[in-house]
Amino acid sequence: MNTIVAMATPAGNSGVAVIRISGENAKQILQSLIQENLDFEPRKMYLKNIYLKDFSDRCLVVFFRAPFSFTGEDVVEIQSHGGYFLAQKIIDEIISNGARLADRGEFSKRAFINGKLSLDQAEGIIDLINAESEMQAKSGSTLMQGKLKDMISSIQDELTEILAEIEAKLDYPEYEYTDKESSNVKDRMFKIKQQLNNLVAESKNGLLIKNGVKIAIIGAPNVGKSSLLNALTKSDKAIVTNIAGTTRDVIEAEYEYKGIIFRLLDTAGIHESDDVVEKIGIDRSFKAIDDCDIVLKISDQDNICDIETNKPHINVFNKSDLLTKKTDDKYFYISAVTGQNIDELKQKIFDMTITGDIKQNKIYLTNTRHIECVKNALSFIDKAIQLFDFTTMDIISSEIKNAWLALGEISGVVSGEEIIDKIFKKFCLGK
Ligand SMILES: Nc1nc2c(ncn2[C@@H]2O[C@H](COP(=O)(O)OP(=O)(O)OP(=O)(O)O)[C@@H](O)[C@H]2O)c(=O)[nH]1
Ligand SMILES: [Mg+2]
Repeated sequence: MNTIVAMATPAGNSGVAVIRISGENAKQILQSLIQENLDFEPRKMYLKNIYLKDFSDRCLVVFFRAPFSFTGEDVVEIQSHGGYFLAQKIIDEIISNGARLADRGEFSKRAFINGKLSLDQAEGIIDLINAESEMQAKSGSTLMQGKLKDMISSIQDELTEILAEIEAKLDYPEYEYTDKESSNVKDRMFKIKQQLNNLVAESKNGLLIKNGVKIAIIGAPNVGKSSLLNALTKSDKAIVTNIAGTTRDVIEAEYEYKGIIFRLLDTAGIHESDDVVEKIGIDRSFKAIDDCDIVLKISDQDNICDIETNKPHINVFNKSDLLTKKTDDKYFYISAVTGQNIDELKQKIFDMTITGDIKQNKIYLTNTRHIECVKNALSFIDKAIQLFDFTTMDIISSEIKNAWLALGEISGVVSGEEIIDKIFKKFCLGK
């Protein structure tokens, strides 16, 4: 495979920039940059001058010998001084020595092709790079470390054993299963079904960890929806005035609570309106309700929110600082201005959206591709269990094989070229 090069750090001025080269000419290219025929000791940093046409830079360079590198190929990393112009000059020099610019995610794709990473581990790296919250980083790191892959492989191993047992009997068509043997195989398949079912059921939490919890704040004009967005995010992102109809478009802002990202949608006050612009805003308020995981229905002493929704919701009563008594148990009383009960509201939203314990080291499916693979495997296992007493073992065996293959797509042992390309395109350059 040809030798590729890219910046591994973002373009711009910085103390240090990291440039990566991978492929069989990596070392030779480095030798020509430093104008020295040095036989680099792997994994050792060297301080060297890199010569460009009219000037040079003093850089730290390191060589990793295949297969002991991220990509599994010969890799060189150059730490030059930061700066877009300088790093670009070094890359140009590397290209003129025979390398080509890497595509997005090409280093990781090579790592996958060379067996250094499974697909789900690579996806974990993307999640870790893109993480905005503690839980997102943790779940990315769990994937990257191969914990999902290990768990899925142990389910595949169990399927292989069941298959081996069935196949052994297939060689002797006259062999009849005793009741005990058949219930044992069925039990084992049932346990796998339960395991996969749990994974799918808990993926709801996984997706909330990955995508964040979407909250729509709705109510009549002037009840304090934008003030609440500002109070929850400790910001002044939304404009607040005492003029009804201040917010016209959906305003988005987010906060982190207990490691989870909560994404707020502050909306235009819902009421009868003839104003063309306001009507569009109100349509968007209803769309925000459709898009969200939970709705905050905001009321105040002048306007009770009675908008119907089948989404989980909290009846929030704002401006409680203006009330003398709070009587109705139906409402969660807050004050966006004094901050009263704002932290308690965060806890209530958390309790209503994140079900069960979010355990720190638990493996959740956070990726819709993985969830689809597990669902597919589940449907094959289900079929095998249902048909077990009514059909021939070769049919059961083929359902189990299909389940095995569906699970194999998670780690990429059996993934098609198209899926692989799609995954690595999500990477940044130089990764
Ligand atoms: N006393 C008191 N006033 C509040 C509270 N929350 C908001 N207000 C006031 O209520 C008025 C309206 O607040 P906004 O946050 O703009 O209300 P809104 O629901 O976003 O209004 P629209 O965007 O017009 O739909 C402002 O004058 C706020 O200062 C509160 O908890 N207590
Ligand atoms: Mg507003």
